[in-house]
Amino acid sequence: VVYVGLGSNRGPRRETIAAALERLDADEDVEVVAISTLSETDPVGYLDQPSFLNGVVRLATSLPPRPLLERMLRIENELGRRRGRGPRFGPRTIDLDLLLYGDEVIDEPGLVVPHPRLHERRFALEPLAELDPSLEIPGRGPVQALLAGL
Ligand code: PH2
Ligand code: MG
Ligand code: MG
Repeated sequence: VVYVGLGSNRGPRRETIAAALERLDADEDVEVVAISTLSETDPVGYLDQPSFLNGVVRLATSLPPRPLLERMLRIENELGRRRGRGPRFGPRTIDLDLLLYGDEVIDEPGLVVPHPRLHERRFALEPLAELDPSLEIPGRGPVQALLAGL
């Protein structure tokens, strides 16, 4: 069971997120199984930017984490995401973050799972809890306890 975070705060946010999900699901090795509510959220980290639309999806996939991440980055690219411009944590047309890959803990260059800031971000924890209220974040604890502690 894999969870991917969805975010957009530039351009047609809802349409771009929908296009990203279509592309993920169109991949023969990936199936979109469940989609959370998409919510309007205040920017975190870099404040001087428009509000975000955020949610998460649950995927079923036969791909190992690294190839999955590569396909996610390709979809970001195809949908107009340009990395390396503008501030870190700044505005983006689409952000696909690999939040959880089963109960795996991975710490490699460019690939950290669970996502390194997941446990402190309400905009990711809330939609995760919506899809699975009893979810455990490996190394961090129950999603509900993390939310309660924010
Ligand atoms: N993503 C960021 C930085 N700040 N704030 C919100 N509300 N939602 C995001 O998805 C987000 C953010 C970097 O990825
Ligand atoms: Mg992100
Ligand atoms: Mg990202």
